[in-house]
Amino acid sequence: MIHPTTRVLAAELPGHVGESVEISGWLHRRRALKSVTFLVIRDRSGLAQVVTTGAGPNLPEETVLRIRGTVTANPQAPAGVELTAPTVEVLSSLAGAPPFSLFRPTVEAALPVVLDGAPVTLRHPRLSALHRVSAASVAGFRATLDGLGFTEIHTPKVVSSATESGADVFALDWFGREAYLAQSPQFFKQAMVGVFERVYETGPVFRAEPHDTARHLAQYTSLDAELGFIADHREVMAVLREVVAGMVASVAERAGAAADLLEVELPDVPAEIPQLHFAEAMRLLGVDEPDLAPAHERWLSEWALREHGSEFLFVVGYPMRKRPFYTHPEPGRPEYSNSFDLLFRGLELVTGGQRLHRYEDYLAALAARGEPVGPYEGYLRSFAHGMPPHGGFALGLERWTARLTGTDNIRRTTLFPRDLHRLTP
Ligand code: AMO
Repeated sequence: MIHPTTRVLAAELPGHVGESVEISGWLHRRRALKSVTFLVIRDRSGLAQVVTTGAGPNLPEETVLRIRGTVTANPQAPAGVELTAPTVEVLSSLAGAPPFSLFRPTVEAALPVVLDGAPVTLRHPRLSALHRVSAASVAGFRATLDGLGFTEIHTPKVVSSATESGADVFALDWFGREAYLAQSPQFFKQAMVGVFERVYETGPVFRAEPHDTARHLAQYTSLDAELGFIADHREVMAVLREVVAGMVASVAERAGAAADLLEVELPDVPAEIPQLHFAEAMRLLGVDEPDLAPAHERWLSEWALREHGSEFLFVVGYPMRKRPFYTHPEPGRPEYSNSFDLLFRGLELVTGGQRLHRYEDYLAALAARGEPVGPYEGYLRSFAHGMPPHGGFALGLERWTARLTGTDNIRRTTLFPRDLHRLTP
């Protein structure tokens, strides 16, 4: 049987002045003054102040409490109300203290302290706010694509062949057979274009890249989309523009308080995001490389801000030799590709492009790269049975949240990061 809850949330208290109500949450802070003690209670909606006369209960911070009291207006209290004449019930007492005080407005603790203590440290409002922004972003991703006629899919994370490039997979034993953790849903999302035309997926992907940087994880969350019946990659870029605008709008709408707490400056997403061909980017940079180095990405982002007033920049036409075998070449310039990266505030945020869609083109592409067809047989079956011209993209969620919130390391925008050194908690 479900009992109607009598619980009132901290953020709802201003609507209950004069009433006796019940709130529940964690003891965020206990502050004893001479004649009164303040208990600040934290719940999912925010903070509530409770005032007791005298010393009040001497409980450590993070104790879980249920409190009944009278909602009393007090202009000095946060949100203009506080709970007075309380009765306090302990729902759960503590066996340990957090590694640092969660009520201090900023987090001074070093990154490993935050990550090692994640089950507790993430309760700090500034740290949980990052994940509220992340959740609102995913909601915006879904809502935008739902509105554009996409179907959400869920594809296997254990696969029989690499999907991006051979070396960076985690191998595992699958009932005595060699299997891998999926580097991306690439093959499956393409195959599902053959069923639904337009699909998206949000889920974990795994990269066995031994990078020890502030922008790489061994497991991250990939926001993927793929759509059929396109003329070329530019239609994919137009969809991506809508998606990014939808994510920004969703953060403002669903995580406004978290964004305010973090002092997030939400970017303007231009109606048309400026774009630059890879060859032109090389000319501007005065170098001749097959790919963009992180310093190049930063420089190009500054260029886009200076020249176009945009915090976003599409770099299109990456050299074919640096893109995966499923990439569609640029018509008339086959050394370049119909692919793109989206740079945001100095960092590669999205990769995407048009794919090959004809069966024989796949056979030729694999042969040209000296790759056997065998491991890709399941994938190639889609193309043997008729696939429209299509393309798609993948956006790294942790990078997005980090860039959006001005966070220095994507580990802070990951609940429980997995990297070269970290497998717990
Ligand atoms: P790519 O490998 O470029 O493309 O990845 C797409 C986006 O995912 C993010 N990303 C990462 N984030 C954290 N840690 C990592 N190790 C990491 N690697 C990548 C980045 C990047 O832009 N299948 C293609 C996408 C497509 O063409 O649809 C792919 O996976 O934000």
